[in-house]
Amino acid sequence: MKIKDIKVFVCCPGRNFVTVKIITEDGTYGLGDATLNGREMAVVAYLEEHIAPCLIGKDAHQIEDIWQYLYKGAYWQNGAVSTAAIAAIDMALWDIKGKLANMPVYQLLGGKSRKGVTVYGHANGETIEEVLKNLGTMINEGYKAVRLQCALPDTKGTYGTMEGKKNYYELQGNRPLPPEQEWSTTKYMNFIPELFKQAREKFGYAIALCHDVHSRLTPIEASRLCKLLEPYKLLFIEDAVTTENAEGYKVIREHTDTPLATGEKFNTLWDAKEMIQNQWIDYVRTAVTHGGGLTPLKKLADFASLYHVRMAPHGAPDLSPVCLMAHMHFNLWAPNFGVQEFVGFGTPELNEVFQYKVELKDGLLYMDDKPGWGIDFDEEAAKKYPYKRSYLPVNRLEDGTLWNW
Ligand code: CS2
Ligand code: MG
Repeated sequence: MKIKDIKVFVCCPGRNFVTVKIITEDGTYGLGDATLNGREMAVVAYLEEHIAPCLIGKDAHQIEDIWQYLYKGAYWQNGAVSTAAIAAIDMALWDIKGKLANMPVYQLLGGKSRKGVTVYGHANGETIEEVLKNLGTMINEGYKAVRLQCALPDTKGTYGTMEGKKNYYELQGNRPLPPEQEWSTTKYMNFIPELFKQAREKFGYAIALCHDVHSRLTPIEASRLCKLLEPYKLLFIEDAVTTENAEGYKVIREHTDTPLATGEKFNTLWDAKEMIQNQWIDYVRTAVTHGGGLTPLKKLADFASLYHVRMAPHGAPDLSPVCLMAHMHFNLWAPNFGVQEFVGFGTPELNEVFQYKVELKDGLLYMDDKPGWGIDFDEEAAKKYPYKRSYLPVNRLEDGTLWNW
């Protein structure tokens, strides 16, 4: 089944998404997500200039070989831009294979390992009271796991909170330049344990709770935080330190039994290998989009399973619904699936462009059985929402030093 055309769409129904559509000679098409937040157009160029011309006429069924061809064949392996581009091609090819087989993709992986996908939602807020109010609402909605993020008092902007704004563009003041936020490790360390103490006092221990440090601590600071949080029995602490130096996780591991999650920025299995085989982490957060596609992610899952490490794919708002649907299939299959990050059912604009259906019942996400990923993309609707240049915020310490955001 020959590949006839590859189209790349960039649209902004609330935020930017890069979507790939591969069309075969018989008119079957498949979709993939190539969104790399803040660097979208670099991926578009990679796809249009460097990938698409090599694939026209190739057999769409040869998913593994095409993946190897794009990864090894480029000589310049890995990197966020190239793996997002390769991932989108890989996803689109799995979608096509599912459609041609008339089966949902999870069937091609070996079938379902569970009835639904456990998700964790986000309870955010400007104050502890607000976070706890949102947590209460989510517990009533049936969530079994929730991530808590709260604005730090007397701080200009905190990751995971909106400063009372409605959306990312409003947060940026509609300037297409990186907004700047502020960070104080001391204020953070003094504040976060109180958030979890109050959450446990109010809601008990049945609800699984997690938290994203977003790589702002050093290994010894992270160790101290994880120890302070031990009484509150978190599901995991995410990105306690940056991942470039894998041994940072060894330091934390030696000090605490708070479970650790990381990997949303991993691009390959090799990024994760040392942490997994040393059992320094408990959950791998790699998304199909940023990890190079379903083809490498299933290898990552199998490798992680040898070491009791579970999959907890990244599901922030900048991963498109195509990625969410790919995760549904992956998570239904992966024997060592843990939990999926889930940020809700999208806005009217988003759902006008992407047609898909997921349903939350008792904390589990379900979808209908459809061939392929079970998602469609409306090209005409997408034209109504043109690309807007935008960036993630940058972070500075109170003395002005640039810090990890
Ligand atoms: C994150 C994201 O959801 C998460 O865990 O760390 O919010 C991350 O900051 C964005 O996806 C970056 O684009
Ligand atoms: Mg994260």
